[in-house]
Amino acid sequence: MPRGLILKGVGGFYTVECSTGIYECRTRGVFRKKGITPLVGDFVNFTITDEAAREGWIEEIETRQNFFIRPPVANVNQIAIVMAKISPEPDFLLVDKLLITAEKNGITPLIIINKIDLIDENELSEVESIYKGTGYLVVPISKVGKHGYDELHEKLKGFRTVFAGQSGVGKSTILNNIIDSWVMETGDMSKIQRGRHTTRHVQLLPLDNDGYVVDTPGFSSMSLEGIEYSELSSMYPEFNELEGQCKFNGCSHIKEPGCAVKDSVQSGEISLIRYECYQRLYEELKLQYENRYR
Ligand SMILES: Nc1nc2c(ncn2[C@@H]2O[C@H](COP(=O)(O)OP(=O)(O)OP(=O)(O)O)[C@@H](O)[C@H]2O)c(=O)[nH]1
Ligand SMILES: [Mg+2]
Ligand SMILES: [Zn+2]
Repeated sequence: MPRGLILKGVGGFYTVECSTGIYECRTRGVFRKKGITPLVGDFVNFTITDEAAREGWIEEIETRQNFFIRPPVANVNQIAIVMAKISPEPDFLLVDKLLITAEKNGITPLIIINKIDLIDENELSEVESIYKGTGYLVVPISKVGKHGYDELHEKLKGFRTVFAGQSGVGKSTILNNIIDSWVMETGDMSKIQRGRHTTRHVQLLPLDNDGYVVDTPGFSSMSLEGIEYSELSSMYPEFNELEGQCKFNGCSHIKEPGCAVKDSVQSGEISLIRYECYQRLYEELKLQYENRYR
């Protein structure tokens, strides 16, 4: 049975891409009976019912690595977190929430600093330095002269990427540029409506380098789900680097004396911005926990 990837689903018809091209598939009634709805991004096994018309039936849906509700998409393996230094000023808490969501779900985060045409090199370094100890990739770009877009192209290679970030940072602008430059126009995909990302169904767009992008941006605000305050520090890679160096075992890096994380914040090795986000999220999650068990 051929294996394929669902790129699009509209009105019970699913566009499935496999090594031999694109098929329009329907789903078996058993899925509906079991309450299973295929998602864009699902890997499926399907049978071809009409090769000439390129039609088939989805027979099996592979277990999902992860899935999002908004946008509704499965098996994303990269979140491009878009931010700017000015216009708008960064929402660092949102950036951290997105980074934590990525960590929690085993998704690679990619930090995009957009609108670098509006800032100078020092200002750019300032933002980059916030994430220096994390190991996360940071790609500075601008729509002006498509600065940094070659590097962005490279970073999308082989990944299924969703874009996220606060309103106004340039997500739609970036997606439109990507669609104009790198989205393949094969078969059904030539019918893609370019440049409008608001009211349509979600689809995965195949790029010219084995990558895919979800054509609509993800969350621009969010709450952390399924994360306990006790595991929060493990979602900060630069804190993990210092493991075993705090005076107390299981140090929460909040109030304990002899805290290596707090020392590193003091000396500037760890960004105060990151640490302050950690503190806030820790208190938030702890409160959630206490309310749950009260
Ligand atoms: N100077 C400059 N402006 C940019 C750049 N990228 C986007 N913009 C502008 O920023 C504004 C917001 O861009 P959008 O692409 O609509 O931002 P968005 O993230 O999709 O915003 P929402 O849809 O509200 O979440 C627009 O006026 C863009 O032209 C850039 O690289 N440099
Ligand atoms: Mg937009
Ligand atoms: Zn500590």
